[in-house]
Amino acid sequence: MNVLVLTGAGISAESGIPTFRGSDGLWEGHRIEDVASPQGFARNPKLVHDFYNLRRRRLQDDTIRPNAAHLALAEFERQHPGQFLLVTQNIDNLHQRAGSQNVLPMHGELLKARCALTGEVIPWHDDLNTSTVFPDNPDLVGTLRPHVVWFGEMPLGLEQIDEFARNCDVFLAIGTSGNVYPAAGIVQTTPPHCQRIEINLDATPQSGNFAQTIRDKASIAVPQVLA
Ligand code: BV8
Repeated sequence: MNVLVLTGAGISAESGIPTFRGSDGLWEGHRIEDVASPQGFARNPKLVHDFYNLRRRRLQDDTIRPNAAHLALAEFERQHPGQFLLVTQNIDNLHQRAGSQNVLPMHGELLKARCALTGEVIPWHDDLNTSTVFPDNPDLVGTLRPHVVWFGEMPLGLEQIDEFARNCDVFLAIGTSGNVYPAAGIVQTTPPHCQRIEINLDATPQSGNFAQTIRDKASIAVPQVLA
């Protein structure tokens, strides 16, 4: 039985990480195009670095911890080795901290940085800024960017996701509003026999593609569904 799981910001909400769909659609007070697009970064790299530095620092606050949903997914993977792929849209590290091994962060990772020139990815836990020097190559001054997929950029691992989705028997979407593509379209690439389950507080534009929709908190519903 091959199980594919897609998670979004809703699975981390109970861990204290705000979701994206705030009341006014702003993201920590910023327009998405200003802080999560290559154009926004080119226009004002300091604003974008500040936006991600704030989220990076918040993530390292020791009150931010994996919740029961993250832990249940890690336990399920331990019991079903080799038949499980966890794709996350989140750039936090809560799945990894919960013990999940086979995690595919399709929108990148907050605690990594990437050289904009060479594409090399390195772990990063401190503040990034426009003059941050790449550790091994001082000539690449100011070329570091967050290792995050912005709007208009190609998400990571699409081929692996597509291959697994076309052969999965269960597809579980957790805490995602189903607005952002290509992530939101994954459900439609699963085979006709696939059991599709959506766990989300609210209905989403994708809800009609799921045989079962569970309107409950992830920390309650995910352990129940995976038990
Ligand atoms: C792409 C990383 C081409 C950054 C993110 C015009 C111009 C350019 C592109 C487009 C365009 N129009 C459309 C597009 C495509 C675009 C897109 O889909 N736009 C949308 C807005 C229409 N997509 C892209 O640009 C993507 N790239 O298309 O490249 C391409 C594609 C394929 C092949 C080749 C080329 C790149 C998109 C990635 C952007 N980066 N994140 C960062 O994090 O800083 S997106 C970011 O927002 C997240 O990663 C996530 O994907 C998205 C937020 O969605 P959710 O995770 O679902 O969170 P949200 O807050 O929306 O919802 C939370 C849900 O949880 C809610 O429904 C709530 O009810 C629920 N919930 C809350 N609490 C709980 C809960 N549920 C359960 N329990 C709880 N406790």
